[in-house]
Amino acid sequence: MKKFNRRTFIKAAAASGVVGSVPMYLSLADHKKVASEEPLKKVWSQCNGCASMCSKAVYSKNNRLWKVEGHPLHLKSGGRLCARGHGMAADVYNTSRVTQPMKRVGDTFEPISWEQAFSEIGEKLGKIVEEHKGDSVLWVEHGPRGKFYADILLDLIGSPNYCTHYSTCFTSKTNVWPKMVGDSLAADHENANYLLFVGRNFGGGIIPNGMNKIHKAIERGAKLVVVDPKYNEMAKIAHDWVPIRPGTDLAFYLGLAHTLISENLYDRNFVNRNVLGFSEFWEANKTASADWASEVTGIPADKIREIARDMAASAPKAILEPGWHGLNCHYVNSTQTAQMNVILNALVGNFYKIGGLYPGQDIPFGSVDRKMPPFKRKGERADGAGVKGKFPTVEPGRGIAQITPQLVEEGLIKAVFIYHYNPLRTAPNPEYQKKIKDAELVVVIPTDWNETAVHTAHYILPEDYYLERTETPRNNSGHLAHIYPQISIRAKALDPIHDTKPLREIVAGICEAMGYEGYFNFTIEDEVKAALSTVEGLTPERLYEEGTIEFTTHFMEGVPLEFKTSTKKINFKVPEYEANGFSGVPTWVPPATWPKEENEFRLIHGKQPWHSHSITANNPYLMAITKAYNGEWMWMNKVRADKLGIKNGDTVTVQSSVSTKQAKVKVTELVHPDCVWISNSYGNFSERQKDGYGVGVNFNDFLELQVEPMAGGTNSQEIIVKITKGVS
Ligand SMILES: Nc1nc2c(c(=O)[nH]1)N[C@H]1C(S)=C(S)[C@@H](COP(=O)(O)OP(=O)(O)OC[C@H]3O[C@@H](n4cnc5c(=O)[nH]c(N)nc54)[C@H](O)[C@@H]3O)O[C@H]1N2
Ligand SMILES: Nc1nc2c(c(=O)[nH]1)N[C@H]1C(S)=C(S)[C@@H](COP(=O)(O)OP(=O)(O)OC[C@H]3O[C@@H](n4cnc5c(=O)[nH]c(N)nc54)[C@H](O)[C@@H]3O)O[C@H]1N2
Ligand code: SF4
Ligand SMILES: [Mo]
Repeated sequence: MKKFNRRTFIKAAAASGVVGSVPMYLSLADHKKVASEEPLKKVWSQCNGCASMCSKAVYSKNNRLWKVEGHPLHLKSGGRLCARGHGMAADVYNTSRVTQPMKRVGDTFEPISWEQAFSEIGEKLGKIVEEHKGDSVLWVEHGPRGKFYADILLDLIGSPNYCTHYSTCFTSKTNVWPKMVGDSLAADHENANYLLFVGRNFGGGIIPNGMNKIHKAIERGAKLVVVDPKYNEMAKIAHDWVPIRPGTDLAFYLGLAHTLISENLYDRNFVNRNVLGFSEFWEANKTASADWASEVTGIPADKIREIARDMAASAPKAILEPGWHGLNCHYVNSTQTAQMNVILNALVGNFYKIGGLYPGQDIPFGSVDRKMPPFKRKGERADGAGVKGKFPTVEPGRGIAQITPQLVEEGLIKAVFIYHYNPLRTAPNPEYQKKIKDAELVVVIPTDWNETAVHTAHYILPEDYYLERTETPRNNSGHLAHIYPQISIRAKALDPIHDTKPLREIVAGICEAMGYEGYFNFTIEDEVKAALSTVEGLTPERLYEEGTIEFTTHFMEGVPLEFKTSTKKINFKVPEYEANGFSGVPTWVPPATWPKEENEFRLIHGKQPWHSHSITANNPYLMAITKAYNGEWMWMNKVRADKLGIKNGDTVTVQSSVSTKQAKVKVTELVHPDCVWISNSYGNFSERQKDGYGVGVNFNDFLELQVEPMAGGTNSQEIIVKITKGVS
């Protein structure tokens, strides 16, 4: 295994962007006492507010949280934590935390001891495995943070059913890149000269240091173009905001490719040397000109040609940002759209280039020495991911989380473990998701009383809050290209204040109650030590002290001789798709739904800078921002609103095939007339979360359960709503 050397050590004292977080339950007298008498303790943790996992200094006094600060070296934060990073820290004291194990009794819960929880769950699970085999058990989580422990349980009982949230997030992108390029590449925004952002918003779906890098590029003279039906936060700093008819990005991309190819502006050398399927792609899309794309997208043909020509002129330092949630699970054409993202970047020849795209630089970690589960044959995946005749091209490592209630209904799944994941709020059609409760055993492992715990759990096993636990080190790569590998650690900053446990102990308790002894004979410290055994000269103590460490690079510009795909080339035509009855090359596929009537709109959504998914909706500080800015209002184009007699601040009734709800409207010119836009963090319905309860609506309330067949996505914007003024 490769050995790596430490590169830099920056003292935390250099950190900036500090906002204090004050524990919520301290009286002023207590607060003063703590402040004056206790020494300040500092521990490096990692934020849990989103996937960026920014490295975070946590200061405490007398085991009370005092303040948090960003780590100046961390790739994603660059020293600054966002509003969520500060607000979320204080949730350690939130009254909506589950404070000890709970067992369902009718519609409510009663507290039980950990011993009772483990022994009852172990016994029930043992019976289920005996009667229905291990493959009737499903573990679903945000992922993949719990995978290491979950795999031990699943291996022991013989289940292949490990599932992540990806099908609700960006599964088209993760499906396409390994098959087309054999790698997942990130954009080097800071060094690019042309930045095209389509359905991706660094100012809303935040990576704090991402905006920083874009600003640097713009100051250097780079051009930024934002294509989005909504005037998003990034559009404010862009040279051009190009509103597009939602769901038609695939046509826009085909029009760009047509211009690059028909005007001979693409990187012929790169394509000839590295690409398979170029001529099939061109044959299939010869008529998809900029004029044609203009008809479909509503973007003037000259603008489409201008963007293609500008990209070519800046190549290879021209980037179509590879994207994240924005376009990668929204429509029935999301996978073709993701394919086109690869093709456009390849056509401008920016792969493995500074100022273009290149892979994350990761440090390989070691693994703890442990007793391995004996080999047990596993059945077929219940969700059909990777299974012939079902969803053969969907990645089995990620699965199709949204169909969990269907698998329970069909009797394929008898026991469900839900870790760090809230499908009742973040997956389609919550009323249908509630059927998860009908399984023989449902164990929810959250930190708080989220909708999934309240409405489906038979047992709730609360995990320690993230500030209360140590975890193994992680690489910081992904989404932002950076040639120097970085690792960070989350160390325990506070002693647990409730009767909660780390996930390792929870899974160990269940396994041991089933009679599986000795599979968890290691501590978290053993795991940290083992992880770092591949990193020369780096001790756990050093990592705990520094929080984040950067290494020397092994990155060299230049295209690999062989790509890690099935053909060893970049595949414009994907053999895996073709072999399973799909088109190998992307061609135009319209969205499955269109608004037609005067009062019909496509319901689209996006991130808001101060909220994450469902996780922050009960945070009093972040909800105060919502209140101040009417953050939960639904954006509607003024021309459409005028026709329907709707004014700013009016309440409207929103109806889809799934539900009917009320929302308040923001009337604006800054959103495309075909759609209405909402932020995605509202509509919480857990009565035990008083700050989030009943504020606004959520796109999942209106979304039918669907599975995009190539990558398994939820088609989360194939929603047409009818909107009428007032309450009806
Ligand atoms: N409504 C809605 N749906 C969405 C989205 C959205 O923004 N809003 N976004 C989509 C996208 S992009 C994504 S990535 C997914 C995300 O989907 P989820 O992973 O379900 O979303 P979160 O709200 O981040 O977290 C889910 C739950 O994890 C629990 N939790 C928080 N911290 C911890 C912890 O430390 N330990 C444990 N055990 N549990 C914890 C909380 O109870 C929280 O309710 O949702 C997708 N669907
Ligand atoms: N504040 C905040 N930041 C986050 C998160 C969070 O929950 N909150 N979550 C993290 C996670 S898990 C993710 S996946 C990322 C997501 O990061 P992004 O993918 O950037 O987030 P979104 O806001 O979902 O989508 C981006 C843009 O797509 C636009 N859009 C919607 N429909 C269409 C369309 O049909 N065509 C085009 N061209 N654009 C469209 C939306 O208006 C939005 O401005 O954010 C990460 N960072
Ligand atoms: S971007 Fe914000 S919420 Fe996400 S990890 Fe960083 S500080 Fe936390
Ligand atoms: Mo996501």
